Amino acid sequence: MLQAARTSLLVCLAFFGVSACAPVTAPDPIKLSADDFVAKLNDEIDARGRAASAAYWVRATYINEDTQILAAEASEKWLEFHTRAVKEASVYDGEPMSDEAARALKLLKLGSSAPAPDDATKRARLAEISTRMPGIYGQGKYCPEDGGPCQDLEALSAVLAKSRDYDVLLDAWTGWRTISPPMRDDYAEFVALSNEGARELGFENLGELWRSGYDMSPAAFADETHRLWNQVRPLYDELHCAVRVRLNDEYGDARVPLDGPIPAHLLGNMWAQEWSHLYPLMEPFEGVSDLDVTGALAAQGYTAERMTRTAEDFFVSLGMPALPDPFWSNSMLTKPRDREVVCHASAWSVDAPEDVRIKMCITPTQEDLVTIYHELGHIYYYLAYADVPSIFQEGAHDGFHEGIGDTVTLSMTPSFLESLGLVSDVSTSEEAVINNQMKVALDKIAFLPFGKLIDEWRWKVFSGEIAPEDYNAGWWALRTEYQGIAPPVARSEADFDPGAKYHVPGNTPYTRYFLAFILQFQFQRALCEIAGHEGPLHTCSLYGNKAAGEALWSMMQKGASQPWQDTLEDLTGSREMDASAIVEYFAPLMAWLEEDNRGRSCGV
Ligand code: X8Z
Ligand code: ZN
Repeated sequence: MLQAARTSLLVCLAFFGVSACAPVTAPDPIKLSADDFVAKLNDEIDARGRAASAAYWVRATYINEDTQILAAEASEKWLEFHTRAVKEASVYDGEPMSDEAARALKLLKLGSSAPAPDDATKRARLAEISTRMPGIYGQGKYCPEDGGPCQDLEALSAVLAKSRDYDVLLDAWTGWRTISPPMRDDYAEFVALSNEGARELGFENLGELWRSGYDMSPAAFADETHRLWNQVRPLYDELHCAVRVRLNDEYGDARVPLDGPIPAHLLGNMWAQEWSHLYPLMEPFEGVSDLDVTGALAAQGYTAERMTRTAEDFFVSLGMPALPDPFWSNSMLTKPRDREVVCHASAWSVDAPEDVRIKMCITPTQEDLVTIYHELGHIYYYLAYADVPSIFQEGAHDGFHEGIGDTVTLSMTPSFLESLGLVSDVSTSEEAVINNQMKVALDKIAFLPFGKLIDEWRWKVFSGEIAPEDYNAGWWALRTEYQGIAPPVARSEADFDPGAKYHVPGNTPYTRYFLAFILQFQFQRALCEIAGHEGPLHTCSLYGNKAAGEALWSMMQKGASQPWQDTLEDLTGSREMDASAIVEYFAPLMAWLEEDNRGRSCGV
């Protein structure tokens, strides 16, 4: 339907030295059909997205005052475009249009994780703050008061991973948290501005906007996350109980009381989010199978590129394409020595299907190898959906995007790792199974409450239930409630501990990871069935299985072009996210843990 309205406009003609001005009637910009509007929008997203990515990439890989200006400007432009596009799209409200156009316009509204108010000054301020905070995080260093050398997150994380000295751990843990108080005021202002932007789009606050991205009402989505958490909670409770006992053995009753929360700095990770560095302490059957992949990577001199090629090989074995050449020339795989960067791993679609990149500070550790698989999961998603309209170039929902590479890592069974030469003496004994499951659970199960609580905190911050003067107290209340951990020293509102976790200054919604940690087992169960795997779920490796690869690829090809429930159903036969697969996967360990914990009083 083409409509050309007419408006009056003054036209001046210069002709033979005589100039004359006369009012004329000229056609208004033509109102496009909704489908044509969406087509134009897709083109604009493509063109503008490429330019924005260029600025953000340079910012993240070269932090200084110049890139602060350039990236903030790019962000401002993008925010302006987004606000304008949503406004223009609103003329189609209530009009009949194709399902595809309706979905595209809905996604457009949800397309920014921090929309700006429609006010140039406020928009510029939001862009400036959103650019500055991850920069502060990326450059963050702990400089001890005794004049010792400053340490970055990588160095401090290595201490958390390796040391068993309570005070050394405490120093690294509190040290990293000195980087975030300077962000506190910025964050409060960020919340106010982005909430205002969300309200202008018709949402109650930014949290409601985030919860609206799941093809169900925001309230139903919050209920879904609680339902899933209740499904997996018994696994976490058993693991927490067993870990607390071992830490009590190691550090004593005064430091790790058996009836209280675990001090947050003893779990092998800066945020106590994944605990596999505690494996040597937790190994159920001593010396049964050697699962030290990190040792093997270092001993064999694995470089960042070789690790990345190892991960690529898995995806190729499933029948997916090799990574395009620009991936290798444009990615940042190691930490540059001469400039500040954001080391937190990320995957970028700058101009898919050619220009896709990852940005990481890879070291030869199992943790980084697993993260490379995770990032390549994003990259293969970008490649798979490169042909759908730009606005649908997203995961079915964001948890799908986070879950692809992780699904692949579930195939890194001891026998698969043995085939790579990264572990040896692999046994299939029951004891070896329990040992390996313990190692996997220390990451995959330990993570679940953490994955849930980060946005629980932000949802409350965005709604005003947690006010700026309670940011830190609200954070630790949730950390204790969900994870059963506590800060090792008193914290106050002079601290800003949420800011010491990348996704808060980076404003990356986090429920996606909680969902991914559950979905990946659901995906794995479906893919193993397609692959004709027989035997327990935890023994399934999909390496080389083209049928599974094809199923995964066609799921990814859909992008966000249909509700995620349809996409999930295509792969798994179910329209619901379901934690029964993770429960099934860990059944052997769960039985062992229940036995191990018998007679203990668990919980905090
Ligand atoms: O941030 C990430 C990825 C990039 S999307 C490295 N992850 C979460 C985190 O590090 O906190 C992956 C697991 C959880
Ligand atoms: Zn990710």
